[in-house]
Amino acid sequence: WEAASDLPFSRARIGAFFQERPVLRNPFLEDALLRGYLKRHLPHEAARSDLCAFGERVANEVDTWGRECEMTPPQLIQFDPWGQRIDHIVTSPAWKRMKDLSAEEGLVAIGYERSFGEWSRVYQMSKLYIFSPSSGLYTCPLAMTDGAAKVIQSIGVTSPVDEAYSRLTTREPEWFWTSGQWMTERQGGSDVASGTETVAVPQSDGTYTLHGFKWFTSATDADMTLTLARVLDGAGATISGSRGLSLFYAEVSRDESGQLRGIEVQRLKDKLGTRQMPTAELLLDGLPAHRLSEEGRGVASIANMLTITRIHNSISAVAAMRRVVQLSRDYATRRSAFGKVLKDHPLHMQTLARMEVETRGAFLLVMDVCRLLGREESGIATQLDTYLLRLLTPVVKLYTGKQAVAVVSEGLESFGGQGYIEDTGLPGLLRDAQVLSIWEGTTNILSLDVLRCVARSSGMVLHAYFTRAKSLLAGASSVPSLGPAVNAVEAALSELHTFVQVAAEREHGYLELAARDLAYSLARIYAGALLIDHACWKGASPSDTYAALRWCEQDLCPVVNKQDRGCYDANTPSLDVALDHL
Ligand code: UCC
Ligand code: FAD
Repeated sequence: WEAASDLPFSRARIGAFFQERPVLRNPFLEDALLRGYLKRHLPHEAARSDLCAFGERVANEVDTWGRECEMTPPQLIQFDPWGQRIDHIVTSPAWKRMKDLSAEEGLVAIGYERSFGEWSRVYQMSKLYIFSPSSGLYTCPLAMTDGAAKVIQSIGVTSPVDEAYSRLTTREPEWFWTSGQWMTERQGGSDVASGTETVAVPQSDGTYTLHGFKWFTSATDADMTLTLARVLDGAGATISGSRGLSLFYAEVSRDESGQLRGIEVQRLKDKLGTRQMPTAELLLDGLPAHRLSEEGRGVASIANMLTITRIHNSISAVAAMRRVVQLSRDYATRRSAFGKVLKDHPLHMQTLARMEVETRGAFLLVMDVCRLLGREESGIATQLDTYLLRLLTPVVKLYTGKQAVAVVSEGLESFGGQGYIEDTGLPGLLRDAQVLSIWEGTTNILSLDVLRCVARSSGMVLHAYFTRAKSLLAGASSVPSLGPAVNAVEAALSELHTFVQVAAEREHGYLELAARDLAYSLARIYAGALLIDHACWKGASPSDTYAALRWCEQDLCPVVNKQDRGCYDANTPSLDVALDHL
């Protein structure tokens, strides 16, 4: 050796090898399915070039802000140095930049401008899909903002919410407002009807003051909120249950002394993920508010918000999956093991391919719901579309929420130990995915929602489902290579059809036990049909066919297989309870 510096490990005793990091490229250009889907359904150059430019901005600029939001989580300053309450939620500069960016890019506005008619929601959600994993969770306030705008639009854009509507849907950063959605109280987030204790005290001018405690309020730096409360009657009584709940609009404002009007921020939640965003417990202590719904119609009136936020949730879920697949694929070209790069290890690439197939199925599911929403909002939805939108919204939210955790977790493993290291930014993807199945309705609550909407429509939503799923298979007869996938979906549809006919005669307890598996079956079969339909499109690629075939190899109809094994029989609840007994 000529010099000490030539010796291996001489420089810093850490070796000369440094692994290249995975690189985030333009998420629009990198996404073959997104581009194919839009080419097929929204072939407007203006939309394409906007998404492409935004993708460039996300990769080169916004992603860094997202990391900043994670590194600089919000803080609560409750008191000033002199002991006065101030309740300031201090957010990072990057979080504030996300707000301006969201307005400028029209991330809510696009849904209301409707420049692309019935495809405007698909366009808006495509943009959010590109944005979401780099947004530092700013997609959370945007979801609620979009949901609030939708509620106001459905109730009527009149005083006192006309200005709010204009602010929620503007592209002007200085005018832009975000909204909260305060539904959850200590006693229950799922069972809102029993859990809501907040009361609304009527004022002489027709307004109300709200008094109660909201246990989870996300993105609490919002400018306004929609919330639920029970109107106090002249005798000081309220009506219990769902029929006692009304919907209220409240602005989050400060008085002349700088104190929040009618709100005390009790504390910020210490969370597993979503740390970029403040989630607070709030004491409502005389919050001025306006009633937006008829008395007792609170849940039904906020349901429009739930539809929108659940669709946003599903977009974030599939976006997280897509992001981890993109990074994993990139890393597989940079990392070597056993003498070759990971992409040359077939087993590794099989793992990534399975993640890709999951992501594709999820993507088409969510986009189909966005398509239906767009049709409804453009006034061209058929009765079948309306039924489908109602049925598929909870199905897609619950299914993609679970998929996101599984796919992102698998994705982290594809980076080996680095996937577990905080400052790679990768663990945050998993922590943030975990919430997607909890908020906006847990998996079980949404499964029960599916049962309820089937029952309330006297089965018409299922009729719409079967009709549409079958129509998606119509073009496949001319594509023989799709045969096994088509056979699998047809067989699953037929099994499911028999199941729902028989199950309709069974007692409620039976259906309740089957609810989650039923929802999964609805999701898997429908995604299979969508993948087949997409693969039949004349612009489709061989990968589209391959993805459809792979998707349809799984158990498409778990509810029937579990039924056959007696999983919903009358004795199972007691056996489930007894499982941990000695
Ligand atoms: O978690 C939250 C915010 C998190 C941050 C935002 C993230 C967004 C994504 C961001 C991605 C990064 S806010 C809290 C969310 N909370 C929930 O989702 C509550 C979960 N629980 C349920 O969904 C329950 O099923 C309830 C609360 C809706 C059940 O209440 P009720 O009163 O027992 O329900 P009913 O009796 O079934 O429904 C009352 C009325 C009925 O209308 P009418 O009276 O006309 O028959 C229902 O048809 O409400 C109607 N309704 C619906 N309509 C109930 N659910 C729906 C629905 N999903 N769609 C349409
Ligand atoms: P519970 O209702 O107590 O549920 C506990 C478990 O029981 C769940 O697994 C559930 O599926 C199951 N379960 C309940 N009932 C049934 C049943 N009938 N059959 C079968 N299983 C059942 N809420 C807001 O209103 N606004 C917000 O901004 C907001 N932000 C949030 C942010 C974060 C980070 C988190 C984690 C939550 C947030 N939430 C918010 C609250 C969230 O919506 C609720 O936590 C959620 O709806 C569940 O309610 P819960 O916590 O009361 O759980």
